[in-house]
Amino acid sequence: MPELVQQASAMLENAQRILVLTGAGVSAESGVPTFRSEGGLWRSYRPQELATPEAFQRDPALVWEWYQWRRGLIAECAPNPGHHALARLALRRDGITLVTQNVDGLHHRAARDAADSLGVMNPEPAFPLEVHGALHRDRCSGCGRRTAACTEGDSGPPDCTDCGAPLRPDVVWFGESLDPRVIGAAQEAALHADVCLVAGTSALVYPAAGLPEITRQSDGVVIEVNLAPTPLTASATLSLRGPTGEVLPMIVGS
Ligand code: BV8
Ligand code: ZN
Repeated sequence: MPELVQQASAMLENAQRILVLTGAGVSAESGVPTFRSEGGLWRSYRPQELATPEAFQRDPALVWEWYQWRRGLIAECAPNPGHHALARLALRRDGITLVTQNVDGLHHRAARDAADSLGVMNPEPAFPLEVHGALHRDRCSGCGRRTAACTEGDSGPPDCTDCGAPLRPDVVWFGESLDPRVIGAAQEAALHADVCLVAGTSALVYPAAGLPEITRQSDGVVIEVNLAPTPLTASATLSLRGPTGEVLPMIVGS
């Protein structure tokens, strides 16, 4: 492991452009449940009943209640050393694109903390492309208007004040298209990256899971950090086994 850490650090150090792709594992040490690993949400809930447009049409109150519950959980969580290390990396160096599948907003919070502690005015370079949206926003299911997440509405989704349609969380559900500008920017960054650093994702959900392959096919290297093997492991240049809260600070600096 120390040798792999050294190799990964050197690859990152020598890279001009780095794409970092994160998943639920990066927030696990903050107390946010993952989806598919032990204790993950999809071990107790069926995604078809909660995270699809059909589920919301069928039972908007149930879907809304589940997302309000998750918002409550996340409100109790704070960024961990993995988020902090990535945020500081993005503010210290040019050429870093952070892409997250997470909807918990913890990378944003870490970016603000890092900007404060480094005395940097603008935390934006450490804000991730959130390819699956963000829980801290709602979106109208009718007119698409985005608003800050509603903290009320325990009995079901509130109605849009513009068009009267129910609000929904501003996340991407299964079977829905990702925002083409956001996933397009991520794919462009993957194409030009010398290194794709993939942390805490099962790499099962597409198109996000295809980003490392884009880097690999354009002669970049893929470094994976995960507790367990994934479909990416076999083709990764380096695969580091361990918690992201410990491994990321070791390879990118803390
Ligand atoms: C699309 C909503 C075009 C937000 C999520 C067959 C049937 C149906 C669909 C498909 C199909 N084949 C392909 C598809 C497309 C589908 C897809 O990929 N399905 C797969 C699952 C088969 N994709 C889509 O539908 C996407 N849209 O393609 O549009 C289209 C249009 C119309 C029709 C078809 C296609 C939209 C995908 C968006 C899904 N939204 N959630 C929410 O409520 O949160 S998915 C969910 O998975 C989360 O958003 C999450 O971001 C994402 C990825 O999960 P991970 O982050 O990887 O988390 P996971 O728990 O899986 O893994 C955690 C990992 O961390 C593990 O490996 C574990 O070992 C590791 N770990 C844990 N702790 C640690 C750690 N590692 C290190 N340290 C630790 N401490
Ligand atoms: Zn509306």
